[in-house]
Amino acid sequence: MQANYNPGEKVENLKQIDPEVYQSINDEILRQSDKLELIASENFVSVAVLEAMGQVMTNKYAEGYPGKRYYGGCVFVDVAEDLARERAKQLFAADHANVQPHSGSQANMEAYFSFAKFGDTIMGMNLDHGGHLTHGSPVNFSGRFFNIISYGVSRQTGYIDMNEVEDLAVKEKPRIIVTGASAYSREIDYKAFREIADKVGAILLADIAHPAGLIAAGLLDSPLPHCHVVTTTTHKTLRGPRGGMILVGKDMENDMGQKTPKGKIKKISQIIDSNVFPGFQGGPLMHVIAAKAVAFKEALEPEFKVYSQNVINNAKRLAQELMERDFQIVSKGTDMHLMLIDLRNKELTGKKAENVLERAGITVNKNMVPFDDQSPFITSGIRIGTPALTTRGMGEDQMKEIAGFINKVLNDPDNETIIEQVRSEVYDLCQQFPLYPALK
Ligand code: DSN
Repeated sequence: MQANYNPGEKVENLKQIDPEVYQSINDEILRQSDKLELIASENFVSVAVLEAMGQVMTNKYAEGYPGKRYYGGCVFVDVAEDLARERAKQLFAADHANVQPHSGSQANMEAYFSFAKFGDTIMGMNLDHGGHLTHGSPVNFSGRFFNIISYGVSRQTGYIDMNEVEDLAVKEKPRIIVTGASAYSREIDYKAFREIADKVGAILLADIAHPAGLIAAGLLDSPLPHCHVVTTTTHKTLRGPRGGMILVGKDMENDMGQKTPKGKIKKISQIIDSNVFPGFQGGPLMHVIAAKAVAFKEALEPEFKVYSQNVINNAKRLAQELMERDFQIVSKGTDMHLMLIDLRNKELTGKKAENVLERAGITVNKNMVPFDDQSPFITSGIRIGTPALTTRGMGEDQMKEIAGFINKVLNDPDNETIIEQVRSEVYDLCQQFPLYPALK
């Protein structure tokens, strides 16, 4: 490459400039298309979303917000960010949206520090019971910077124990109560959480990173009417680019303001915006924000509701088929896109199951299950979800077939002939549902 080159003067070809990276991307396209993607937090974005991510807005610094930037030349990135913000508000019926968080973890950090300071008490769901690292794990900023109180699920039912939530909240008086999870398959009663939050004077934050798309489609209850603040990622059920977002709950703007030293009232949206930038982030990723706008437009289409309903139907069917094959699903089913399989009756660890399924062409992740006796590196369970395969067009018949594959492999995990046979069947199934054919 020349020292002073003019990008775009001639069509530059990644294959020639960097064959190693080119090869890794190509291999990844093949991996995604030839294997069964059952990781609950993953999805396949549209080519329009990919296109919006791979463009020149990556070159632009735009610290600040539309119309109030710290750099010149922001007129066109302002258009993209305004579109993303307006569409997000429409999608979730929110009063305010901040689309700049680089990830769900950053969104949570920025939201927590909008309402709490170091050492304050935050109550969140135990990671082992389905919560997220940022809901208070001791190895995460949340557990290191705050005093964490954790709630979990009932041993008998696998559902969140609302009595425990209430008792803990009354006893510990948290500044923030976090609701939402990464490996919990049941609908959350946001209204009941709000009643508890009000009883103890806490801020209620819903982290909807996992079910965001299903909520946007109107298929699960929305936390927006009940929660002060809602955080999410944009790349799971919402099927957008990898990133985060913070929404302000309905009618919360006026209730929750904070007084500045000069006696002015700062609205909740202003507090959040200033914690995102300049509080925790510098330049926003404008190419990703443009892609978020595209994904939100897609999610506003009626087809997205059909897709989301299929995600849920597929997950329910897969859970049912697995239970019929003697797999123990935590809480005995699912209301959404994911489920957690407790493998203790199979005398198999999550680590081994993840490994052997991967060799058979089925991608899942090992996961702690409630009251697990294994470490997070081994675990007693796996988590599986249907958003990605539903995007490919797979339906309930395929879910039945996939339950059969999982059953065959996990009931005889050291049988190389079975692994090889299932890998070949998985490959054949994948070819019937082509993924990114134009990119290969
Ligand atoms: N790591 C994500 C998940 O897989 O659920 C959550 O951030």
